[in-house]
Amino acid sequence: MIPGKIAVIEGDITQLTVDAIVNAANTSLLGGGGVDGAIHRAAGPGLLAECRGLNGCKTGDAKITQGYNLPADWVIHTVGPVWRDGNHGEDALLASCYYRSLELAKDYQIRTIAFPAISTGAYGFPPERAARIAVGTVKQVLEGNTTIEQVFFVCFSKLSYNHYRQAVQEILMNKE
Ligand code: AR6
Repeated sequence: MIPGKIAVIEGDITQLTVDAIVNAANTSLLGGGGVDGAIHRAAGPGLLAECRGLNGCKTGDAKITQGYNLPADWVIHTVGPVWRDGNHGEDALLASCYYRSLELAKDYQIRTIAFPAISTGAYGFPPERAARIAVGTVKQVLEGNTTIEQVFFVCFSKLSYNHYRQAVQEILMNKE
């Protein structure tokens, strides 16, 4: 049952003991603000050193590193789209972040993974729309061949939490 594999929680993603946490990075993969800054601070300098060797990452793609001082074993760095007006491929690029992250998770036999609300901070993606894309894309992947047993959507505010709860209701429970 897919609904049991998806959990929405409010909290700080850097604190989670899961196989992998996902970072909302930028194309340089060399750190920044928001959740990216928090992950680099909590992981320590080893993370940045490994990221330097990755040669960046394209928007919509993902790359994996170790978790260093984080409780998580792995960090999957993905680059969300910067929101412009919704007519520049933003939805598909955001969906691709979730797909590519979950593909990497499968390659590394990751069973538990936590996502932040990619692109909804500095990158300005409308958060309710982003939550529906996140939940819909993860649902599709979980319906296929995957190693994933549990996906956490980690929300940094009550408002974000409510957006995800609503998206889960609509998409997984088929309720308006
Ligand atoms: N745990 C969970 N979620 C968090 C945390 C945390 N510790 N901190 C922030 N968030 P953002 P973006 C939420 O701006 O929009 C960076 O500088 C936050 O409230 O981190 O994809 C990168 O280097 C929001 O809901 O990522 C890029 O340059 C969500 O995480 C750029 O920002 C995403 O906000 C990426 O922008």
